[in-house]
Amino acid sequence: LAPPVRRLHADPRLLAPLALADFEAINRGERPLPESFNFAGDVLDQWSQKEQTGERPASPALWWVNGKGGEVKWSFGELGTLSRKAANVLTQPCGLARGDRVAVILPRVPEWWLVNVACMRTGLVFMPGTTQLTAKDILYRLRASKAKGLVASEEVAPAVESIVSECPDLRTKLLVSPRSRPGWLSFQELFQCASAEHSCVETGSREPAAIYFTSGTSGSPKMAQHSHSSLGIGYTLCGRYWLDLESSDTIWNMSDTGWIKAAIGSVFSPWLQGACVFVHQMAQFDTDTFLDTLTTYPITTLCCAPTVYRMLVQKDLKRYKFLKLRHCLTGGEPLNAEVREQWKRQTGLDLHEGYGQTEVGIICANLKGQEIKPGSMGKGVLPYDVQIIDENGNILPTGQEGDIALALKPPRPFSFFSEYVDNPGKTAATIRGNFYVTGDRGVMDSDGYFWFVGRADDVIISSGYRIGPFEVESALIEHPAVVESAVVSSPDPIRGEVVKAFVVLSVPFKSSDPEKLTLELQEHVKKITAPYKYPRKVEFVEQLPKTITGKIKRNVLRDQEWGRT
Ligand code: BCO
Repeated sequence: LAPPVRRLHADPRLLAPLALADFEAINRGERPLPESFNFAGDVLDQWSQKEQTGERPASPALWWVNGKGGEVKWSFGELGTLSRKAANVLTQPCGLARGDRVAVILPRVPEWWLVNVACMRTGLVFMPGTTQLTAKDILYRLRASKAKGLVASEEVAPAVESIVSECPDLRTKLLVSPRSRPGWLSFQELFQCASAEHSCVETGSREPAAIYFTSGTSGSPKMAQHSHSSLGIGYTLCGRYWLDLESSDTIWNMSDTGWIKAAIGSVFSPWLQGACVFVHQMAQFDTDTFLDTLTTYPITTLCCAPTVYRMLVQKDLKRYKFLKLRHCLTGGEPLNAEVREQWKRQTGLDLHEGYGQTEVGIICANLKGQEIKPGSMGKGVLPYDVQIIDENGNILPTGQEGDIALALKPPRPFSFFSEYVDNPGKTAATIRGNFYVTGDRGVMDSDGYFWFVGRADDVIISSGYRIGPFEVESALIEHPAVVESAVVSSPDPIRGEVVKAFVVLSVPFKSSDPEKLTLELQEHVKKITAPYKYPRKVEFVEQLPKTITGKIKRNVLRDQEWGRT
Protein backbone atom coordinates (compact mmCIF):
# COMPACT_ATOMS: atom_id res chain seq x y z
CA LEU A 1 0.00 0.00 0.00
CA ALA A 2 1.42 3.35 -1.03
CA PRO A 3 1.70 5.79 1.86
CA PRO A 4 -1.65 7.58 1.95
CA VAL A 5 -0.17 11.06 1.92
CA ARG A 6 1.53 10.60 -1.42
CA ARG A 7 -1.65 9.23 -2.93
CA LEU A 8 -3.70 12.04 -1.53
CA HIS A 9 -2.37 14.57 -4.01
CA ALA A 10 -2.45 12.22 -6.95
CA ASP A 11 -5.92 10.87 -6.34
CA PRO A 12 -8.44 12.50 -8.69
CA ARG A 13 -11.32 10.79 -6.89
CA LEU A 14 -10.84 13.00 -3.87
CA LEU A 15 -12.96 16.04 -3.80
CA ALA A 16 -10.46 18.81 -3.52
CA PRO A 17 -11.56 22.10 -2.07
CA LEU A 18 -8.44 24.07 -1.23
CA ALA A 19 -8.28 22.90 2.33
CA LEU A 20 -8.22 19.22 1.37
CA ALA A 21 -5.55 19.47 -1.30
CA ASP A 22 -3.34 21.21 1.24
CA PHE A 23 -3.99 18.65 3.93
CA GLU A 24 -0.45 17.33 4.09
CA ALA A 25 1.26 20.70 4.13
CA ILE A 26 -1.11 21.97 6.81
CA ASN A 27 -0.45 18.90 8.85
CA ARG A 28 3.32 19.37 8.63
CA GLY A 29 2.94 22.98 9.70
CA GLU A 30 4.21 24.26 6.33
CA ARG A 31 0.96 26.05 5.67
CA PRO A 32 -1.58 27.46 8.08
CA LEU A 33 -5.10 26.14 8.10
CA PRO A 34 -7.29 28.16 5.76
CA GLU A 35 -8.93 30.87 7.79
CA SER A 36 -12.43 29.76 7.02
CA PHE A 37 -13.98 26.40 6.34
CA ASN A 38 -17.55 25.23 6.30
CA PHE A 39 -18.38 21.63 5.45
CA ALA A 40 -21.84 22.51 4.10
CA GLY A 41 -20.60 25.25 1.80
CA ASP A 42 -17.14 23.90 0.94
CA VAL A 43 -17.96 20.22 0.52
CA LEU A 44 -21.69 19.42 0.32
CA ASP A 45 -22.53 22.26 -2.07
CA GLN A 46 -19.61 21.25 -4.29
CA TRP A 47 -20.99 17.73 -4.57
CA SER A 48 -24.32 19.25 -5.42
CA GLN A 49 -22.67 21.05 -8.34
CA LYS A 50 -20.91 17.86 -9.40
CA GLU A 51 -24.29 16.13 -9.51
CA GLN A 52 -25.57 18.77 -11.90
CA THR A 53 -22.61 18.37 -14.22
CA GLY A 54 -22.85 14.55 -14.10
CA GLU A 55 -19.43 14.23 -12.39
CA ARG A 56 -21.00 12.25 -9.54
CA PRO A 57 -23.04 9.05 -9.93
CA ALA A 58 -26.81 9.49 -9.60
CA SER A 59 -26.95 7.64 -6.26
CA PRO A 60 -28.47 9.46 -3.27
CA ALA A 61 -26.43 11.35 -0.66
CA LEU A 62 -28.77 10.09 2.08
CA TRP A 63 -30.86 6.93 1.84
CA TRP A 64 -33.06 6.32 4.87
CA VAL A 65 -35.47 3.45 5.52
CA ASN A 66 -37.42 2.43 8.61
CA GLY A 67 -38.41 -1.14 7.76
CA LYS A 68 -42.08 -0.15 7.83
CA GLY A 69 -42.30 1.15 4.28
CA GLY A 70 -40.87 4.58 5.06
CA GLU A 71 -38.08 5.64 2.68
CA VAL A 72 -36.22 8.87 1.95
CA LYS A 73 -33.65 9.35 -0.81
CA TRP A 74 -32.01 12.75 -1.12
CA SER A 75 -29.42 13.82 -3.62
CA PHE A 76 -26.78 16.36 -2.53
CA GLY A 77 -28.89 18.97 -4.33
CA GLU A 78 -31.98 18.04 -2.30
CA LEU A 79 -29.98 17.84 0.91
CA GLY A 80 -28.78 21.38 0.12
CA THR A 81 -32.26 22.78 -0.44
CA LEU A 82 -33.80 21.03 2.56
CA SER A 83 -30.97 21.90 4.94
CA ARG A 84 -31.24 25.57 3.88
CA LYS A 85 -34.90 25.45 4.85
CA ALA A 86 -33.92 23.85 8.18
CA ALA A 87 -31.28 26.58 8.66
CA ASN A 88 -34.01 29.21 8.24
CA VAL A 89 -36.18 27.40 10.82
CA LEU A 90 -33.35 27.45 13.36
CA THR A 91 -32.44 31.10 12.87
CA GLN A 92 -35.82 32.71 12.23
CA PRO A 93 -38.74 31.31 14.26
CA CYS A 94 -36.33 29.65 16.72
CA GLY A 95 -34.26 32.83 17.03
CA LEU A 96 -30.92 31.03 17.31
CA ALA A 97 -27.75 32.79 16.23
CA ARG A 98 -24.19 31.82 15.24
CA GLY A 99 -22.26 30.44 18.22
CA ASP A 100 -25.38 29.35 20.14
CA ARG A 101 -25.28 25.78 21.39
CA VAL A 102 -28.09 23.45 20.34
CA ALA A 103 -28.74 20.05 21.93
CA VAL A 104 -30.05 17.63 19.32
CA ILE A 105 -31.61 14.49 20.79
CA LEU A 106 -33.10 12.59 17.90
CA PRO A 107 -33.15 8.95 16.83
CA ARG A 108 -31.92 8.00 13.36
CA VAL A 109 -34.49 10.13 11.49
CA PRO A 110 -33.65 12.10 8.32
CA GLU A 111 -34.23 15.33 10.24
CA TRP A 112 -31.11 14.56 12.31
CA TRP A 113 -29.00 14.99 9.16
CA LEU A 114 -30.94 18.11 8.14
CA VAL A 115 -30.48 19.78 11.53
CA ASN A 116 -26.81 18.76 11.58
CA VAL A 117 -26.14 20.39 8.19
CA ALA A 118 -28.38 23.35 9.11
CA CYS A 119 -26.20 23.97 12.18
CA MET A 120 -23.12 24.05 9.93
CA ARG A 121 -24.82 26.51 7.56
CA THR A 122 -25.78 28.84 10.40
CA GLY A 123 -22.68 28.47 12.61
CA LEU A 124 -24.69 26.93 15.46
CA VAL A 125 -22.83 24.54 17.75
CA PHE A 126 -24.33 21.06 17.34
CA MET A 127 -24.54 18.94 20.51
CA PRO A 128 -25.85 15.45 19.72
CA GLY A 129 -27.22 13.14 22.40
CA THR A 130 -28.63 9.62 22.35
CA THR A 131 -32.38 9.22 22.88
CA GLN A 132 -31.49 6.92 25.79
CA LEU A 133 -30.69 10.05 27.83
CA THR A 134 -32.90 10.47 30.88
CA ALA A 135 -34.28 13.70 32.36
CA LYS A 136 -31.27 13.93 34.70
CA ASP A 137 -28.78 13.48 31.84
CA ILE A 138 -30.56 16.07 29.71
CA LEU A 139 -30.69 18.55 32.60
CA TYR A 140 -26.95 18.19 33.14
CA ARG A 141 -26.21 18.68 29.44
CA LEU A 142 -28.45 21.71 29.03
CA ARG A 143 -27.14 23.41 32.16
CA ALA A 144 -23.45 22.61 31.64
CA SER A 145 -23.51 23.83 28.05
CA LYS A 146 -25.94 26.73 28.63
CA ALA A 147 -27.68 25.50 25.49
CA LYS A 148 -29.95 28.07 23.87
CA GLY A 149 -31.80 25.56 21.73
CA LEU A 150 -33.00 21.98 21.93
CA VAL A 151 -34.23 19.80 19.07
CA ALA A 152 -35.86 16.59 20.25
CA SER A 153 -38.22 13.81 19.28
CA GLU A 154 -41.49 12.88 20.93
CA GLU A 155 -39.94 10.06 22.96
CA VAL A 156 -37.71 12.45 24.93
CA ALA A 157 -40.20 15.34 25.15
CA PRO A 158 -41.67 14.32 28.56
CA ALA A 159 -38.17 14.05 30.08
CA VAL A 160 -37.33 17.52 28.73
CA GLU A 161 -40.56 18.99 30.06
CA SER A 162 -39.84 17.67 33.54
CA ILE A 163 -36.57 19.65 33.83
CA VAL A 164 -36.93 22.58 31.49
CA SER A 165 -37.83 25.04 34.26
CA GLU A 166 -34.32 24.49 35.65
CA CYS A 167 -32.63 25.57 32.40
CA PRO A 168 -32.75 29.39 32.33
CA ASP A 169 -30.59 29.68 29.18
CA LEU A 170 -32.84 27.52 27.01
CA ARG A 171 -34.87 29.70 24.65
CA THR A 172 -36.24 27.30 22.08
CA LYS A 173 -37.62 23.78 22.13
CA LEU A 174 -38.17 22.36 18.66
CA LEU A 175 -40.07 19.11 18.29
CA VAL A 176 -39.49 16.73 15.39
CA SER A 177 -42.77 14.86 15.18
CA PRO A 178 -45.83 14.71 12.91
CA ARG A 179 -47.86 15.81 15.95
CA SER A 180 -47.64 19.17 17.67
CA ARG A 181 -47.19 19.49 21.43
CA PRO A 182 -47.97 22.42 23.72
CA GLY A 183 -44.92 24.47 24.64
CA TRP A 184 -42.89 23.27 21.65
CA LEU A 185 -42.29 24.73 18.21
CA SER A 186 -43.07 22.20 15.50
CA PHE A 187 -40.19 21.49 13.13
CA GLN A 188 -42.52 19.99 10.54
CA GLU A 189 -44.89 22.99 10.49
CA LEU A 190 -42.13 25.59 10.38
CA PHE A 191 -40.20 23.62 7.78
CA GLN A 192 -43.20 23.56 5.41
CA CYS A 193 -43.27 27.34 5.13
CA ALA A 194 -39.53 28.05 5.49
CA SER A 195 -37.67 29.61 2.58
CA ALA A 196 -35.04 27.56 0.74
CA GLU A 197 -32.91 30.68 0.29
CA HIS A 198 -30.05 30.81 2.78
CA SER A 199 -26.47 31.87 2.46
CA CYS A 200 -24.03 29.69 4.31
CA VAL A 201 -22.10 31.43 7.10
CA GLU A 202 -18.37 31.65 6.44
CA THR A 203 -17.24 29.89 9.61
CA GLY A 204 -13.67 30.10 10.86
CA SER A 205 -11.69 26.87 10.61
CA ARG A 206 -11.17 26.87 14.34
CA GLU A 207 -14.65 28.08 15.20
CA PRO A 208 -16.58 25.64 17.44
CA ALA A 209 -18.81 23.31 15.41
CA ALA A 210 -19.87 20.58 17.81
CA ILE A 211 -19.70 19.43 21.42
CA TYR A 212 -19.68 15.77 22.43
CA PHE A 213 -20.26 14.66 26.02
CA THR A 214 -17.73 12.03 26.97
CA SER A 215 -17.53 10.01 30.18
CA GLY A 216 -14.47 9.75 32.40
CA THR A 217 -13.59 7.97 35.64
CA SER A 218 -14.84 10.71 37.90
CA GLY A 219 -17.42 13.44 37.74
CA SER A 220 -20.01 14.14 35.08
CA PRO A 221 -19.27 13.80 31.35
CA LYS A 222 -16.86 16.34 29.89
CA MET A 223 -17.73 18.53 26.91
CA ALA A 224 -15.25 17.75 24.14
CA GLN A 225 -15.47 20.58 21.61
CA HIS A 226 -14.62 20.14 17.93
CA SER A 227 -14.06 22.84 15.34
CA HIS A 228 -15.27 23.10 11.74
CA SER A 229 -11.88 21.92 10.48
CA SER A 230 -11.30 19.13 13.01
CA LEU A 231 -14.53 17.44 11.93
CA GLY A 232 -14.89 18.72 8.39
CA ILE A 233 -11.35 18.25 7.13
CA GLY A 234 -9.96 15.94 9.80
CA TYR A 235 -11.85 12.90 8.54
CA THR A 236 -10.63 13.09 4.96
CA LEU A 237 -8.04 10.38 5.29
CA CYS A 238 -10.30 8.19 7.38
CA GLY A 239 -12.99 8.26 4.67
CA ARG A 240 -10.58 7.56 1.88
CA TYR A 241 -8.20 5.02 3.39
CA TRP A 242 -9.95 3.27 6.29
CA LEU A 243 -13.54 3.38 5.06
CA ASP A 244 -12.17 3.08 1.48
CA LEU A 245 -15.05 5.14 0.12
CA GLU A 246 -15.66 6.52 -3.32
CA SER A 247 -18.64 8.45 -4.59
CA SER A 248 -20.20 5.26 -5.97
CA ASP A 249 -20.23 3.61 -2.51
CA THR A 250 -23.08 3.24 -0.04
CA ILE A 251 -22.04 3.06 3.61
CA TRP A 252 -24.17 1.75 6.46
CA ASN A 253 -22.72 2.91 9.74
CA MET A 254 -24.77 1.59 12.64
CA SER A 255 -23.77 4.07 15.30
CA ASP A 256 -26.41 5.91 17.31
CA THR A 257 -26.73 9.60 16.44
CA GLY A 258 -25.35 10.59 19.86
CA TRP A 259 -21.77 9.42 19.28
CA ILE A 260 -18.82 10.79 17.33
CA LYS A 261 -18.88 7.58 15.32
CA ALA A 262 -22.08 8.86 13.69
CA ALA A 263 -20.17 11.99 12.66
CA ILE A 264 -17.25 9.93 11.33
CA GLY A 265 -19.20 7.20 9.56
CA SER A 266 -22.53 8.82 8.70
CA VAL A 267 -21.65 12.43 7.94
CA PHE A 268 -18.14 13.73 7.38
CA SER A 269 -16.04 10.84 6.05
CA PRO A 270 -18.62 9.53 3.56
CA TRP A 271 -19.77 12.92 2.33
CA LEU A 272 -16.19 14.13 1.89
CA GLN A 273 -15.94 11.29 -0.61
CA GLY A 274 -19.35 11.98 -2.14
CA ALA A 275 -20.59 8.55 -1.00
CA CYS A 276 -24.16 7.63 -0.08
CA VAL A 277 -25.01 7.41 3.64
CA PHE A 278 -27.46 4.58 4.29
CA VAL A 279 -29.58 4.58 7.46
CA HIS A 280 -31.96 1.96 8.79
CA GLN A 281 -33.98 3.31 11.71
CA MET A 282 -34.72 0.12 13.64
CA ALA A 283 -36.94 0.48 16.71
CA GLN A 284 -34.72 -2.07 18.45
CA PHE A 285 -31.50 -3.66 17.21
CA ASP A 286 -32.27 -7.08 15.80
CA THR A 287 -29.85 -9.40 13.97
CA ASP A 288 -32.47 -10.82 11.54
CA THR A 289 -33.58 -7.37 10.40
CA PHE A 290 -29.94 -6.36 10.19
CA LEU A 291 -29.00 -9.28 7.92
CA ASP A 292 -32.13 -8.83 5.77
CA THR A 293 -31.11 -5.21 5.24
CA LEU A 294 -27.72 -6.29 3.90
CA THR A 295 -29.41 -8.67 1.48
CA THR A 296 -31.98 -6.08 0.29
CA TYR A 297 -30.03 -2.84 -0.19
CA PRO A 298 -26.86 -2.23 -2.25
CA ILE A 299 -24.69 -1.50 0.79
CA THR A 300 -21.02 -1.69 -0.15
CA THR A 301 -19.49 -0.66 3.18
CA LEU A 302 -20.53 -1.68 6.66
CA CYS A 303 -19.33 -0.19 9.93
CA CYS A 304 -20.54 -1.35 13.34
CA ALA A 305 -19.29 -2.08 16.84
CA PRO A 306 -17.57 -5.43 17.51
CA THR A 307 -20.58 -6.36 19.70
CA VAL A 308 -22.76 -6.33 16.57
CA TYR A 309 -20.36 -8.68 14.74
CA ARG A 310 -20.25 -10.89 17.86
CA MET A 311 -24.04 -11.10 17.67
CA LEU A 312 -24.04 -11.69 13.90
CA VAL A 313 -21.55 -14.56 13.92
CA GLN A 314 -23.95 -16.49 16.16
CA LYS A 315 -26.15 -16.83 13.05
CA ASP A 316 -25.60 -19.06 10.03
CA LEU A 317 -24.30 -16.27 7.81
CA LYS A 318 -23.78 -18.54 4.80
CA ARG A 319 -27.58 -18.51 4.36
CA TYR A 320 -27.44 -14.83 3.44
CA LYS A 321 -26.33 -13.36 0.14
CA PHE A 322 -25.30 -9.79 0.73
CA LEU A 323 -26.16 -7.72 -2.29
CA LYS A 324 -23.04 -5.56 -2.74
CA LEU A 325 -21.07 -5.73 0.50
CA ARG A 326 -17.30 -5.44 -0.12
CA HIS A 327 -15.72 -3.66 2.86
CA CYS A 328 -16.43 -4.20 6.59
CA LEU A 329 -15.26 -2.04 9.46
CA THR A 330 -15.49 -2.02 13.19
CA GLY A 331 -14.52 0.21 16.11
CA GLY A 332 -15.53 1.62 19.48
CA GLU A 333 -14.23 -1.34 21.52
CA PRO A 334 -11.64 -4.11 20.97
CA LEU A 335 -12.42 -6.80 18.41
CA ASN A 336 -11.59 -10.43 19.26
CA ALA A 337 -9.39 -12.23 16.73
CA GLU A 338 -11.83 -15.17 16.88
CA VAL A 339 -14.82 -13.05 15.79
CA ARG A 340 -12.81 -11.62 12.90
CA GLU A 341 -11.95 -15.11 11.80
CA GLN A 342 -15.55 -16.35 12.04
CA TRP A 343 -16.81 -13.36 10.03
CA LYS A 344 -14.18 -13.97 7.36
CA ARG A 345 -14.91 -17.70 7.24
CA GLN A 346 -18.64 -17.17 6.86
CA THR A 347 -18.73 -14.13 4.57
CA GLY A 348 -15.33 -14.16 2.86
CA LEU A 349 -14.82 -10.56 3.99
CA ASP A 350 -12.11 -9.12 6.22
CA LEU A 351 -12.98 -7.00 9.22
CA HIS A 352 -10.98 -3.77 9.30
CA GLU A 353 -10.71 -2.52 12.85
CA GLY A 354 -10.20 1.15 13.64
CA TYR A 355 -9.34 2.58 17.02
CA GLY A 356 -10.21 6.09 18.04
CA GLN A 357 -11.73 8.48 20.49
CA THR A 358 -14.29 11.26 20.60
CA GLU A 359 -11.49 13.76 21.21
CA VAL A 360 -9.28 12.87 18.25
CA GLY A 361 -11.17 10.65 15.80
CA ILE A 362 -9.48 7.61 14.29
CA ILE A 363 -5.93 7.03 15.56
CA CYS A 364 -5.05 3.51 14.38
CA ALA A 365 -6.62 1.37 11.69
CA ASN A 366 -6.26 -1.64 9.49
CA LEU A 367 -6.35 0.16 6.17
CA LYS A 368 -7.64 -1.57 3.07
CA GLY A 369 -4.79 -3.45 1.41
CA GLN A 370 -2.64 -3.52 4.54
CA GLU A 371 -1.80 -6.91 6.06
CA ILE A 372 -4.09 -7.54 9.02
CA LYS A 373 -2.61 -9.03 12.18
CA PRO A 374 -5.51 -10.70 14.00
CA GLY A 375 -6.05 -9.09 17.40
CA SER A 376 -4.17 -5.91 16.48
CA MET A 377 -5.95 -2.62 15.83
CA GLY A 378 -3.60 -1.83 12.95
CA LYS A 379 -1.06 0.93 12.45
CA GLY A 380 -1.17 4.59 13.37
CA VAL A 381 -2.99 6.65 10.75
CA LEU A 382 -2.31 10.12 9.43
CA PRO A 383 -2.38 12.84 10.51
CA TYR A 384 -1.21 11.24 13.75
CA ASP A 385 2.17 10.13 15.00
CA VAL A 386 1.09 7.41 17.46
CA GLN A 387 3.54 6.27 20.13
CA ILE A 388 3.64 4.23 23.32
CA ILE A 389 5.02 6.34 26.15
CA ASP A 390 5.94 5.97 29.80
CA GLU A 391 4.76 8.01 32.79
CA ASN A 392 7.38 10.68 32.06
CA GLY A 393 6.41 11.15 28.43
CA ASN A 394 9.33 9.12 27.00
CA ILE A 395 8.75 6.90 23.96
CA LEU A 396 8.99 3.24 24.95
CA PRO A 397 10.74 0.60 22.84
CA THR A 398 8.58 -1.70 20.72
CA GLY A 399 7.04 -4.61 22.58
CA GLN A 400 6.78 -2.71 25.84
CA GLU A 401 3.39 -1.84 27.33
CA GLY A 402 2.64 1.81 28.03
CA ASP A 403 0.20 4.64 27.38
CA ILE A 404 -1.08 5.12 23.83
CA ALA A 405 -0.26 8.73 22.99
CA LEU A 406 -0.24 11.15 20.05
CA ALA A 407 2.68 13.46 19.35
CA LEU A 408 1.81 17.13 19.65
CA LYS A 409 4.68 18.21 17.41
CA PRO A 410 3.92 21.77 16.56
CA PRO A 411 1.45 22.50 15.21
CA ARG A 412 -1.08 20.53 17.24
CA PRO A 413 -2.85 18.25 14.69
CA PHE A 414 -5.90 20.15 13.48
CA SER A 415 -8.14 17.09 13.72
CA PHE A 416 -7.83 17.31 17.53
CA PHE A 417 -10.73 18.50 19.69
CA SER A 418 -10.19 22.08 20.81
CA GLU A 419 -10.77 21.62 24.55
CA TYR A 420 -13.07 20.31 27.24
CA VAL A 421 -15.35 23.35 27.54
CA ASP A 422 -15.04 25.19 30.88
CA ASN A 423 -12.60 22.57 32.13
CA PRO A 424 -9.00 23.72 31.60
CA GLY A 425 -7.83 21.30 34.31
CA LYS A 426 -9.13 18.23 32.50
CA THR A 427 -7.92 19.58 29.13
CA ALA A 428 -4.41 20.08 30.55
CA ALA A 429 -4.48 16.64 32.17
CA THR A 430 -4.52 15.03 28.70
CA ILE A 431 -1.05 16.43 27.94
CA ARG A 432 2.16 14.74 29.07
CA GLY A 433 5.35 16.36 27.78
CA ASN A 434 5.04 16.51 24.02
CA PHE A 435 2.13 14.07 23.87
CA TYR A 436 -1.64 13.83 24.10
CA VAL A 437 -2.41 10.82 26.29
CA THR A 438 -5.46 8.79 25.21
CA GLY A 439 -6.00 7.07 28.57
CA ASP A 440 -5.64 3.66 26.90
CA ARG A 441 -2.79 1.21 27.42
CA GLY A 442 -1.21 -0.61 24.52
CA VAL A 443 1.87 -2.09 22.87
CA MET A 444 3.45 -1.38 19.47
CA ASP A 445 5.20 -4.31 17.79
CA SER A 446 8.30 -4.11 15.65
CA ASP A 447 6.18 -3.81 12.47
CA GLY A 448 4.41 -0.73 13.84
CA TYR A 449 1.14 -2.50 14.67
CA PHE A 450 -0.70 -1.48 17.84
CA TRP A 451 -2.24 -3.91 20.32
CA PHE A 452 -4.86 -2.68 22.75
CA VAL A 453 -4.32 -3.67 26.38
CA GLY A 454 -7.05 -1.80 28.29
CA ARG A 455 -8.02 1.48 29.86
CA ALA A 456 -5.48 3.17 32.14
CA ASP A 457 -8.38 4.48 34.23
CA ASP A 458 -11.67 3.00 35.47
CA VAL A 459 -13.74 3.81 32.37
CA ILE A 460 -15.73 0.80 31.14
CA ILE A 461 -16.00 0.09 27.42
CA SER A 462 -19.09 -2.07 26.90
CA SER A 463 -20.75 -2.77 23.51
CA GLY A 464 -18.81 0.21 22.17
CA TYR A 465 -20.14 2.56 24.86
CA ARG A 466 -17.75 4.46 27.10
CA ILE A 467 -19.23 4.33 30.60
CA GLY A 468 -17.96 6.27 33.61
CA PRO A 469 -18.26 4.21 36.83
CA PHE A 470 -19.01 7.32 38.87
CA GLU A 471 -22.16 7.99 36.85
CA VAL A 472 -23.49 4.47 37.60
CA GLU A 473 -22.45 4.64 41.27
CA SER A 474 -24.20 8.02 41.58
CA ALA A 475 -27.39 6.51 40.17
CA LEU A 476 -27.20 3.48 42.49
CA ILE A 477 -26.73 5.56 45.63
CA GLU A 478 -30.08 7.22 44.96
CA HIS A 479 -31.78 3.89 45.80
CA PRO A 480 -32.56 3.37 49.50
CA ALA A 481 -31.08 -0.15 49.43
CA VAL A 482 -27.61 1.12 48.52
CA VAL A 483 -25.16 2.30 51.17
CA GLU A 484 -22.28 2.44 48.73
CA SER A 485 -21.16 0.72 45.55
CA ALA A 486 -18.17 0.20 43.29
CA VAL A 487 -18.70 -0.18 39.57
CA VAL A 488 -16.14 -1.97 37.39
CA SER A 489 -15.91 -3.85 34.10
CA SER A 490 -16.52 -7.57 33.94
CA PRO A 491 -15.86 -9.87 30.95
CA ASP A 492 -18.74 -10.79 28.66
CA PRO A 493 -18.63 -13.04 25.58
CA ILE A 494 -20.94 -10.82 23.48
CA ARG A 495 -20.48 -7.28 24.80
CA GLY A 496 -16.72 -7.58 25.40
CA GLU A 497 -17.14 -6.23 28.88
CA VAL A 498 -20.21 -5.24 30.89
CA VAL A 499 -20.89 -3.01 33.87
CA LYS A 500 -20.75 -4.84 37.20
CA ALA A 501 -21.80 -3.22 40.47
CA PHE A 502 -20.58 -4.39 43.87
CA VAL A 503 -23.20 -3.13 46.28
CA VAL A 504 -23.20 -2.74 50.08
CA LEU A 505 -26.82 -2.92 51.26
CA SER A 506 -28.52 -0.84 53.90
CA VAL A 507 -29.82 -2.79 56.91
CA PRO A 508 -33.52 -2.90 55.91
CA PHE A 509 -32.59 -4.49 52.55
CA LYS A 510 -30.04 -7.03 53.78
CA SER A 511 -32.61 -9.84 53.84
CA SER A 512 -34.19 -8.98 50.45
CA ASP A 513 -34.38 -11.58 47.69
CA PRO A 514 -31.11 -10.92 45.80
CA GLU A 515 -32.58 -11.67 42.35
CA LYS A 516 -35.54 -9.35 42.84
CA LEU A 517 -33.35 -6.64 44.30
CA THR A 518 -30.91 -6.95 41.39
CA LEU A 519 -33.75 -6.37 38.92
CA GLU A 520 -35.03 -3.46 40.99
CA LEU A 521 -31.60 -1.81 41.05
CA GLN A 522 -31.15 -2.35 37.32
CA GLU A 523 -34.51 -0.74 36.55
CA HIS A 524 -33.66 2.06 38.97
CA VAL A 525 -30.39 2.87 37.16
CA LYS A 526 -32.15 2.79 33.78
CA LYS A 527 -34.54 5.46 35.05
CA ILE A 528 -31.84 7.73 36.51
CA THR A 529 -29.31 7.64 33.70
CA ALA A 530 -29.14 6.42 30.09
CA PRO A 531 -30.14 2.71 30.14
CA TYR A 532 -27.07 1.47 28.23
CA LYS A 533 -25.10 2.13 31.45
CA TYR A 534 -27.15 -0.16 33.70
CA PRO A 535 -25.18 -2.83 35.63
CA ARG A 536 -25.81 -6.10 33.82
CA LYS A 537 -24.16 -7.86 36.78
CA VAL A 538 -24.75 -7.06 40.46
CA GLU A 539 -23.03 -8.60 43.48
CA PHE A 540 -23.99 -7.82 47.06
CA VAL A 541 -21.02 -7.53 49.41
CA GLU A 542 -20.50 -6.73 53.09
CA GLN A 543 -17.80 -4.16 52.38
CA LEU A 544 -15.70 -2.69 49.57
CA PRO A 545 -11.90 -2.78 49.39
CA LYS A 546 -10.54 0.65 50.31
CA THR A 547 -7.25 2.51 50.60
CA ILE A 548 -6.05 3.72 53.97
CA THR A 549 -7.61 7.09 53.20
CA GLY A 550 -10.98 5.46 52.48
CA LYS A 551 -10.93 5.59 48.66
CA ILE A 552 -12.61 2.60 47.00
CA LYS A 553 -10.08 0.38 45.20
CA ARG A 554 -11.99 -0.37 42.00
CA ASN A 555 -8.84 -1.96 40.57
CA VAL A 556 -8.95 -4.78 43.14
CA LEU A 557 -12.50 -5.67 42.15
CA ARG A 558 -11.76 -5.32 38.44
CA ASP A 559 -8.73 -7.59 38.67
CA GLN A 560 -10.83 -10.11 40.55
CA GLU A 561 -13.45 -10.04 37.75
CA TRP A 562 -10.85 -10.54 35.04
CA GLY A 563 -9.06 -13.29 36.97
CA ARG A 564 -5.90 -11.22 37.41
CA THR A 565 -3.82 -11.43 40.52
O1 BCO B 1 -29.91 -5.44 26.66
P1 BCO B 1 -31.12 -5.05 27.47
O2 BCO B 1 -32.40 -5.28 26.71
O3 BCO B 1 -31.13 -5.62 28.85
O4 BCO B 1 -31.05 -3.45 27.71
C1 BCO B 1 -30.86 -2.53 26.65
C2 BCO B 1 -32.18 -1.88 26.26
O5 BCO B 1 -33.24 -2.78 26.21
C3 BCO B 1 -32.35 -0.91 27.40
N1 BCO B 1 -33.12 0.28 27.06
C4 BCO B 1 -32.97 1.07 25.98
N2 BCO B 1 -33.84 2.09 26.05
C5 BCO B 1 -34.54 1.93 27.19
C6 BCO B 1 -34.07 0.78 27.84
N3 BCO B 1 -34.56 0.37 29.02
C7 BCO B 1 -35.53 1.12 29.57
N4 BCO B 1 -36.02 2.23 29.01
C8 BCO B 1 -35.56 2.66 27.83
N5 BCO B 1 -36.03 3.77 27.28
O6 BCO B 1 -31.05 -0.50 27.77
C9 BCO B 1 -30.08 -1.38 27.25
C10 BCO B 1 -29.30 -0.62 26.22
O7 BCO B 1 -28.29 -1.41 25.72
P2 BCO B 1 -27.83 -1.32 24.20
O8 BCO B 1 -27.92 0.07 23.68
O9 BCO B 1 -26.49 -1.96 24.16
O10 BCO B 1 -28.97 -2.12 23.45
P3 BCO B 1 -28.89 -3.33 22.40
O11 BCO B 1 -30.23 -3.39 21.76
O12 BCO B 1 -28.42 -4.56 23.06
O13 BCO B 1 -27.87 -2.86 21.28
C11 BCO B 1 -26.71 -3.54 20.94
C12 BCO B 1 -25.81 -2.61 20.09
C13 BCO B 1 -24.50 -3.31 19.81
C14 BCO B 1 -26.55 -2.30 18.78
C15 BCO B 1 -25.55 -1.30 20.91
O14 BCO B 1 -24.96 -1.65 22.11
C16 BCO B 1 -24.69 -0.33 20.16
O15 BCO B 1 -25.16 0.36 19.27
N6 BCO B 1 -23.40 -0.23 20.50
C17 BCO B 1 -22.44 0.62 19.81
C18 BCO B 1 -22.25 1.94 20.50
C19 BCO B 1 -21.40 2.88 19.64
O16 BCO B 1 -21.77 3.24 18.55
N7 BCO B 1 -20.23 3.27 20.14
C20 BCO B 1 -19.32 4.14 19.45
C21 BCO B 1 -19.02 5.33 20.32
S1 BCO B 1 -17.98 6.52 19.52
C22 BCO B 1 -16.40 5.91 19.73
O17 BCO B 1 -16.18 4.91 20.30
C23 BCO B 1 -15.29 6.74 19.15
C24 BCO B 1 -14.61 5.97 18.04
C25 BCO B 1 -13.83 6.91 17.20
